[in-house]
Amino acid sequence: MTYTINSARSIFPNTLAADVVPATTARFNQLSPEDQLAWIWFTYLEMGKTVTIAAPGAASMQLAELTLSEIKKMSFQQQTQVMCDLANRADTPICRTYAVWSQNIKLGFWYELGELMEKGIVAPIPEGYRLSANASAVLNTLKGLEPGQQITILRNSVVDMGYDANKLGEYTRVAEPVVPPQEMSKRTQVAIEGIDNPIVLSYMDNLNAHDFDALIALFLPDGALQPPFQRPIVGKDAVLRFFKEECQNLVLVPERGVSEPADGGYTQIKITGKVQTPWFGSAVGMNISWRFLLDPDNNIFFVAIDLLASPKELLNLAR
Ligand code: ECH
Ligand code: GLY
Ligand code: GLY
Repeated sequence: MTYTINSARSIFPNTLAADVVPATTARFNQLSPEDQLAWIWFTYLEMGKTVTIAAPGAASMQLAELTLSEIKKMSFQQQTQVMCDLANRADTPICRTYAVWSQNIKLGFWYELGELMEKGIVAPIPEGYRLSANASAVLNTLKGLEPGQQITILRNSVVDMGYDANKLGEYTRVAEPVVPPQEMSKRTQVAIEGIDNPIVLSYMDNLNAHDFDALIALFLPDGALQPPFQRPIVGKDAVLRFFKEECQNLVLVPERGVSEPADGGYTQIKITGKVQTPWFGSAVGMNISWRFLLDPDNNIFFVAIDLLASPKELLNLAR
């Protein structure tokens, strides 16, 4: 048997992903735009008690600057309208601009709006705003989750806002400039208990060094990468673009793994460990697994990254 991307997706079927994340996001999406904004605000305040979020890089702020200055000049009422439009995914010029931004620009834009709301320059969530019963229930669910799951839900809420990019037809994406790969002398090397496969080690080290050209060279031309809760991104061009747009400054901390022969001379490797995002640094270690499928020549045919259901899953290497 040879593998297809679709059959590759079910290697290591015992892996338990944090399904509570898409489930909570779906409940969040049912809320009214006003409730959604207030919900995020309360979540943000709640999380701020335990973790600090890093200020966005200057580059992403520059790309959102025009829109932010436009918003700053508006009345409170207009500003509230813009924020509701974004939550509502309305068809407005600002919602269209927002739609083509990379995740980091969207997050940076809201980070800045949050600061401006605190300073009273942008319309705050009305004092004494009462969440609906549903919104309170969703907030309670969120409070019981791990930080890595909480920030994933928070990010989903931001990334899903704005006009639907699929309805735009042809468009140019707007992303931060790519940082150069780390100097060789400064690179670190991971060690993974139970794993000595050089391709997988090289995957981790190159991603940590943001050496995306060396990283993509490990993949087959029709290889694929599946980010948490997403469909696979297929083909070298698309995967490389994803690395450059969404994967800068991540810290991968793989801990342990298992490697075994699969059909047709392929090798399947599962690794568990942590990943840190530049937004929260070492304060939030997300519990992750990587499920690799390598072809007989040791090229990456498929890799899935999953956000795990619980820390217990870090020890689950069962086939
Ligand atoms: C305020 C109120 C009004 C409405 C809004 C507000 C502002 C909200 C803000 C939210 C900021 C949220 C942030 C969330 C960041 C989350 C980051 C995550 C990163 C996960 C990365 C992973 C990487 C995994 C991968 C690996 C690979 O090997 C391959 C690549 C890849 C409050 C004003 C909206 C400001 C900053 C969850 C898991 C390991 C797949 C990427
Ligand atoms: N049966 C393939 C695997 O899960 O390892
Ligand atoms: N401060 C996080 C980032 O710019 O990616």
